[in-house]
This record gives sequence, structure tokens and C-alpha cells, in this order.
Amino acid sequence: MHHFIDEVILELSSGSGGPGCVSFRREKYVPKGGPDGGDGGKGGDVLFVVRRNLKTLRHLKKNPILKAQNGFPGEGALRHGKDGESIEIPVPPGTVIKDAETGEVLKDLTEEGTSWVFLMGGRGGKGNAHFKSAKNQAPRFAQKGQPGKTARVKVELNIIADIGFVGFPNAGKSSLLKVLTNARPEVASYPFTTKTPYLGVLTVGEEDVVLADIPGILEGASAGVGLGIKFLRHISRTKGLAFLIDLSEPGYLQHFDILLREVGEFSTELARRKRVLVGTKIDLLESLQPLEELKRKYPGETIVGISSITRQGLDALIQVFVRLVREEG
Ligand SMILES: Nc1nc2c(ncn2[C@@H]2O[C@H](COP(=O)(O)OP(=O)(O)OP(=O)(O)O)[C@@H](O)[C@H]2O)c(=O)[nH]1
Ligand SMILES: [Mg+2]
Repeated sequence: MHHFIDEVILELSSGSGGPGCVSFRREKYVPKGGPDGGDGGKGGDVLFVVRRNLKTLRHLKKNPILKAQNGFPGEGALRHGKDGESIEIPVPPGTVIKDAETGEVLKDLTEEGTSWVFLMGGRGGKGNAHFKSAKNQAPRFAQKGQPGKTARVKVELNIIADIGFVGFPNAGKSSLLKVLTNARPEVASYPFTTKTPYLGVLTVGEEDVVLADIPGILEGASAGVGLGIKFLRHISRTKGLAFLIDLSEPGYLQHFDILLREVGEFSTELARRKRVLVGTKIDLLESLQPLEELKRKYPGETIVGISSITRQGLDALIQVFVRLVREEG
């Protein structure tokens, strides 16, 4: 997923109403019963429902053609047909529904819990019991159900990452994204492998956590060294930052100060964002001494040691990510 805009085209249809029934009462000793055809059921609606735990539209991509159920036909003895089942399409907050042809915005779905009926199902047809009159005691016709509606919509979402990765080139940012998410960024042993931001979705139970991997940052990046710091813009609306520090590098104890300074040059507010320090590549260490040194130097920080190769520490890190995302403010 390269893009920060997620979109999917859906073809949606509401259900048609069920037809009304033509029927006449049949009872013993009643030679000519009156009309008793029941009404058809209503067709199912198509509605969008906003769910806060969703962060992307990925769940809609497998099934882009959705049709609600038709209403069932009415039956004799004035029995109504059952209504067709509606379809609820769950979307994350911030989803915009557009006409696929014209691009016109049909609805902005921002509030959690909002439920918006987009296509109403067709009305059920009336049974012949409705059409009895003085002139026509035995109507032999009933109404058809009203047809359902079909529409093609473009569903769009501006994805905002929850956690942004910050680190020197080669710190292991893309490797971490790769082991935690569905994303497949390139990983290589040379610096600046990653040249554009990359998103991945980490799914923890019911919850999606969107992780953003951006190009590495060097000392002086704010003055234009390396690829600079303009990519920080992509993680400026995250809920938290993960600073990745390669513990197998000799200068590792200085890395966090340097990174934080560069981030601060971009935005002092971002430098105060909730964060976790991630000591990477612990599989390369003879002992966890470097991790302990880091914890000693920054007693006020949350620090987790990990290896994307042996997967050590990943569960603990996932817990920290979930906590960062859930905390309000
Ligand atoms: N032994 C070991 N090697 C790792 C680990 N994580 C990453 N590496 C290696 O470190 C090198 C850089 O990893 P990347 O994930 O590409 O690093 P990056 O931070 O995305 O680098 P840039 O995109 O250049 O900023 C690669 O050779 C990886 O195989 C780890 O946990 N253990
Ligand atoms: Mg990378």
C-alpha cells in the first residue's frame, strides 16, 4: 500500500419489493371466498455504518458487488411476504462516498456509529385483497414489487497513520513493518532503501493499527542532509512515534538525541508526541547490555528491544502500540 489514499469502487443494489399475491379464500361451505392475497415484503436497504475500529477500506476490496435481498412474495390468507435482508457496509470514520461516474460527494461519514441508508429497498406489491371493490369482488391481479435501485460509488478514505517510524537509514524500519503487517516494503543492507512513505496495517484482535515507514533520517537532515525531513509531514498527524535505534551500531546511545533534534526542527509539537524507543536487531547482540544502557540513559521513556528476524520482543511492542493508539489526547 503505497498511497495514503485508500479507495474502492462498489456496485450496490437494494432489494426489490416482493410481488403481491393473487389468492381467494377457500373454506368448506363457502363456495366463493373473497380475495385474500397478501402483500409482498419490502426489499432490503443498503446502508453504510461508521465503525471506529476500522482504519482502511481493505475489507471492502474482496466483495465490490453487493446486493441486498429481495422482499418475499405475499401469500394467501393475507400473509405478508418477509422483508428482504439489508446490507450494512462498515466503513472507518472519515470515509467519503462519491458518485463513481461524476465524482460528486454524496456523503461524508465522520461520526462513529452513524448509519446512513444509501439505497432504500423497493416497496412490496399489494396483494389482490387490496383491490376488491363494489364493481370487482374478485380481482385477479396484484401489484408487482417496486424494483430496487443500483448505484456505483467510489468510497474514499484519507488514511492517517497511527504510529510513524523514525530512525537512521538501516535501523530496521522496513523490516519491522514487514514482520508486523501485510505491507511488503523493500528491505536491504544499504541506506535509503526506502524512498517514499509506506503504510502497513497491523491487526490486533478487532483493531487496526496503521503503521507508517518513512525514509531514514540522518544528523543534519533538517538542513537537507540525506533525503531531508520533508517526509515527517506524512507522520505529522499520527498518535505516536516509534524511534528505531539499531543497538548493534557503536554510536547507538547518541541516536535518539540526534533523531529527536531533527524531528524538533520539523515540529516542536511532533517532538513531544507520545513515543516508544525501539532497540532493534537484538539478535546480533552478545548480551542485552546495550538495551540496558539505553534504558539507563532515558529512564522516562518506554523502551522495547526487538528483533525482526527472531521476532523477539514483537509482542511487547505490539502491546505498546495498541496502548499509544488507545490513549486519548
Ligand atoms: N540481524 C538483523 N538484521 C536486521 C534486523 N532488522 C533489519 N535488519 C537488516 O538491516 C538492514 C536494513 O533493514 P531495513 O529494514 O531495510 O532498514 P530501514 O530502516 O528500512 O532502512 P532505510 O529504508 O534505508 O531507511 C537489512 O539488511 C535488514 O535485513 C534484525 O532484527 N536483525
Ligand atoms: Mg526502509
